[in-house]
Amino acid sequence: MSLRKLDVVIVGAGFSGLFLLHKLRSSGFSVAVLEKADQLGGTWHWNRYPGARCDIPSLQYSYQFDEDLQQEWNWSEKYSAQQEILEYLNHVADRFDLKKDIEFNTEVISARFNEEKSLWEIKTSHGELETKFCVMATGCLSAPNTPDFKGLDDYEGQLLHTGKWPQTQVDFTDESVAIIGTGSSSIQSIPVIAEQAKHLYVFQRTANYSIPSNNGPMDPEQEAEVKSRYPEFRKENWENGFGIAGMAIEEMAVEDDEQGRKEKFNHHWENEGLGFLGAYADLMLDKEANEMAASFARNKVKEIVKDAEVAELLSPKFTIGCKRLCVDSGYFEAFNRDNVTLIDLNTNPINCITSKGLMAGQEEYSVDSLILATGFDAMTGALTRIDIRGRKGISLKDQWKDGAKSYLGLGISNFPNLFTVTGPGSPSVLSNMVPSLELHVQWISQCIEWMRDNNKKVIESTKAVEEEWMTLVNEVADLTVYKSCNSWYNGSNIDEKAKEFLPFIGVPPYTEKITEVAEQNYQGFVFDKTN
Ligand code: N01
Repeated sequence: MSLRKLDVVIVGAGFSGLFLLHKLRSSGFSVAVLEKADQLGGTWHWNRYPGARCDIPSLQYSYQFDEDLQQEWNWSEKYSAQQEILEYLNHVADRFDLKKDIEFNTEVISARFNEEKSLWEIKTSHGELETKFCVMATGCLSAPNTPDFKGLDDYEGQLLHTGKWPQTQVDFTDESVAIIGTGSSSIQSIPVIAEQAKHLYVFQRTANYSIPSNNGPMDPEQEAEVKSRYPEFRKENWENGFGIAGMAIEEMAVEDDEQGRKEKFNHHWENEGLGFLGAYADLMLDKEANEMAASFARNKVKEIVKDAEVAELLSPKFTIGCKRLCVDSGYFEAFNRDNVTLIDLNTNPINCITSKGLMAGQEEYSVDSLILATGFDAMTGALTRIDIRGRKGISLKDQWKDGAKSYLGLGISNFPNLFTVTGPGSPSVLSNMVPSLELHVQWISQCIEWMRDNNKKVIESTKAVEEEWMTLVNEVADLTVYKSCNSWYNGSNIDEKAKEFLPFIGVPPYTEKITEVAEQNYQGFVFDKTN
């Protein structure tokens, strides 16, 4: 039986995969999306833990490729909850009739480039197919990290991971619950779980910064104002460093006086969420300025948390923003409840997981549910967990073992006709993800169209251009304070991973660069290489 042949296979039916399907199909290509889950949504399908919501305002965290869509869709809150984002994505899929080309429950096991045929051979949990192009729309935070805790398999209660939460309702009423980790996922879920559970034990290794979301119903006036000039609003946001509104300030914290700083930090604390870091232009560039913001945030923790010892444990010690900043709805307040206990893993490390719960220090905590909020193998994990083999059978995992190299976060040497959406070396997680992935989808689709129109069969990056690009990525990061702590931005949350900074900082120069590369007939990429 002959294999099914397609022009493009897209892996993943999240924000990126859906838009790719729409774009490429509209340009006349035969396309299929392969999706491991039984439904679409990607991140917004898997991360359905209590309290999951977006920390970028809804009016910005949405597609802009279709004016009618962005005018007609109404968000109910300033920051959308997971369920509403999933409803939005389903609406988009129905509106553009996308579901018929998505193959659900189809996990990609391997992708192998056949050099003789210049085709990708894709093996899935449902069979095999061949494709000219393969686009990995697998997301930056979609490979959950499960630490190798001794005895984890022995646990007999309900074991959950925030990054692969069950679709059925999880009810913690009358339960004792333990949660390990205090990143964004945990910080969002703790206030909600604390309301339900009999007791919640929070196991913290590193105290984290979090800014109150001050979430609420969508302000109809603000919505109408944005919608009256949506394209300009999007453009203005895109022109600042992170592609998010409110981050384009020019004043320096070190040049302001104490009163001025206090007022500005207060205003941003109360109104801006992630945009707290946009209070001044030098917060992520200068350690002294950063410490001013950090100390303001630490003082807020001490104002909110009544028990001084707990407040001290919850006060972060590192540079603010160098780990992804969190945005919460009542996180620090939750520690004022009698049914919430904070356990410091630095003084009471987890010795093992037991059948009933976990041993930290000398104490065993018996719990009905154990939640791992331990994050992701970010930016590369979703790619390296698939057996991807390029020229001469080289595996992507091996090629990246000393560090992920990519040209512009779009193409990888030795892996022809394979594109990544928001790959390593692009602004991705240091930007508003939706416009970032739209930019990549537009770029990739135009490139594939250009190849068709110009009779080119194979495109690939080279080692030289990707070395040069990743050096620049790191040089830019060196100008900032981003490398000053352990974070998933630099791989330090996963033991066996190369420690390197992966996102490109700076949306405007990045956008200019990839636009210029395309205008110059994909400068830096090689076409139809013969050996
Ligand atoms: O994961 P994280 P996350 N023993 O990596 C701890 C996005 N997101 O799922 O800091 C004990 O941030 C770890 O401790 P430490 C957002 O970009 C967005 O919370 O390494 N603890 C840390 O506290 C975010 O940044 C939204 O010392 C261990 C925690 O687990 C990203 O996803 C919502 C451990 C992991 O925190 C990831 O967030 C949620 C161990 N062995 C997430 N291993 C939005 O609002 C790890 N930890 C859009």
